[in-house]
Amino acid sequence: MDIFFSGSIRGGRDDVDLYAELIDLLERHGTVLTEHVGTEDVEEKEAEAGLTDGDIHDQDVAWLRQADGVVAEVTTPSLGVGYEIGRAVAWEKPVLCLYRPDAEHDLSAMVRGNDAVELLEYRRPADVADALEEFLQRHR
Ligand code: 6K6
Repeated sequence: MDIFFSGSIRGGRDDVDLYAELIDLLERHGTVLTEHVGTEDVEEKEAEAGLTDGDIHDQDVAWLRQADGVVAEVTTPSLGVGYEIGRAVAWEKPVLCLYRPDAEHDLSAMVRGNDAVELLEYRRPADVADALEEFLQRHR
């Protein structure tokens, strides 16, 4: 199963270690196409590789198209994450959003109010392990 993990990059990297933990959990059930979202120095590495913003956009949209399911960590608000969720919904992909309610920002109504995405509120990655497995099994 190909899984697209979506998490903030230019929206802010405070949760990067948490993204890495969620990606580890997801990798038990399939291939995470976007492992780099959980890598500390993704921007430096991709800049060194000479990737333009256009390359990044086109590659990410191609991976999104390929994915069997999308898991988005939406606690840190990010334009790119919101865009990816919107495209995934338009393609009728299964989308699971993860949100930590103790966070500084309230979740956008465009996510909370969207019947086409599943929303799971949680505190720690270990709390969502079973729910991630159930979501992925259901859409396999
Ligand atoms: C290279 C040079 C400068 O920055 C980079 C690396 N940037 C990105 N690499 C890969 N995916 C990216 C990058 N920027 C955004 N994305 C995609 O958008 C990812 O799939 C994330 O889920 C989402 C994050 O969007 P922003 O708006 O928080 O950056």
